[in-house]
Amino acid sequence: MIDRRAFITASAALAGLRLPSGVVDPPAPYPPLPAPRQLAWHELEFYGFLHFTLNTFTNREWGDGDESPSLFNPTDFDADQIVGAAMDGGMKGLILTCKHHDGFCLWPSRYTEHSVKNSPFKRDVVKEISEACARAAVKFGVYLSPWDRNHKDYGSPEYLVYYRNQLRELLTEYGPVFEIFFDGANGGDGYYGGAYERREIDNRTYYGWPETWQMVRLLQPDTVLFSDAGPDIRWVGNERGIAGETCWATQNSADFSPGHADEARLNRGDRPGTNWVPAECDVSIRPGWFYHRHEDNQVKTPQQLVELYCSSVGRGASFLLNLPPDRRGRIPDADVEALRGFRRIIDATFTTNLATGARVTASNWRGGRDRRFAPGNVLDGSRITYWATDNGVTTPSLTLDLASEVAFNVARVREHLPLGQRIESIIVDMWQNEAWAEFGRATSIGNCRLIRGPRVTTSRVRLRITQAAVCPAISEFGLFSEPS
Ligand code: FUL
Ligand code: CA
Repeated sequence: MIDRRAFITASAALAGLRLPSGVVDPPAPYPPLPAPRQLAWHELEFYGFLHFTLNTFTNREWGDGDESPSLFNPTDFDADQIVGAAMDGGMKGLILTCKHHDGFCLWPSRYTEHSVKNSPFKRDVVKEISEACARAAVKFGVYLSPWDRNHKDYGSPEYLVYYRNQLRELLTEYGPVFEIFFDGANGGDGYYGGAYERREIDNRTYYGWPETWQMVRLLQPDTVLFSDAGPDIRWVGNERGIAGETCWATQNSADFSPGHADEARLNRGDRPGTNWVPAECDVSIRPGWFYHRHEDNQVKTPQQLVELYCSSVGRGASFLLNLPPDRRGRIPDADVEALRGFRRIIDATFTTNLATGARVTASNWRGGRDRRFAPGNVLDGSRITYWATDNGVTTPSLTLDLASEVAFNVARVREHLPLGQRIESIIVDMWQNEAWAEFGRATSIGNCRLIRGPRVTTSRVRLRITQAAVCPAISEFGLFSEPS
């Protein structure tokens, strides 16, 4: 590839001309880069999980696979109430446990009798939830447990035919699926069609994941695939909703396979990393994933949920919060209230960017004064526009002269992801007593980095890039006030 600027400069020199300022290429992308489906997923940031199945009625977390479908009988199931609760919390999507480890299917699959069709309830829960999501413009996602403690063929190649048949039903009959959550759990023993035995599989080879992923790509190319190993998004390495303080969007995927996790590495990612595989932080609003009445007074508080938002979304990952429907088939009031309280705090914090209207200057502006890379692009509310520096300028700073004094306690920085994750570390300073003082610092920026600190009042703020692999490209900068 010919470098366009070098080419223009050379031709201009030959013609005896000087290069007009403002002619410059965008920064070269720094691979690995996110695929379009991953970029779309990054914008969701917060979405929900619904753990609902026979376990809800047996008061368990993992069913053995021999539970009778007659036990599945929600008394007042209401998909719109469930989706409404998620919306009240600000969730952009919902992932339903269409089949958990016990093998019971929430849709009337053609390939098994172990489903809602043989329950007194009879209705297709997958259909009702996916349609309620579509009505509310909430994206719909699927959890289909690879481990199946009900199925007689589990452990043999025949089971994979069954598993893929089920996946095909879910991907062709329920509209767009934004994510498939491929769980890594496998406890060995189960009912298995009456065998009641322990079945060990090698989770690195048994499931033939590349073939299954390929099938999904053909049926729904925009679906992001989750597992311990990606290929699109990875488990964060714990079920507490906490990404690493340093959390890269990249990993060396060849070192991982689904169900085969190095939790510390998943938590932090790999840099340099061969693949773009950002982290997803799954955690339940209650201690368990399924509804248990004895946990009714252990619903996380709005403030606890805000802390989880900051330790997931605020570290470049996503926040996947589980809401367990109860035996009525509804989200209990306490959980709905907690979600609404959380949303109130998030809205009160992030609706107003206190930096808006500031005069923005930078120590370096790519190509002189090319508006495509202008410092002010960090305040236009768009992730598409960004500030960039000249090649080789990796430690620039950006100064904001605010229109008036503001009091803030949160700073937010976003990188322009189509150009890759470029920045290692930053420091945010504030002007106080006629000098710069540090407000806070962070490593690994990516989609979103929140830096929280004490509430400070100032009229000038400075963002310093303290280390970057290549010239940075920052799409957004914000100052916010989180209510105390
Ligand atoms: C785990 C499962 O074993 C839990 O039951 C739950 O579904 C959670 C999200 O993933 O590995
Ligand atoms: Ca922008």
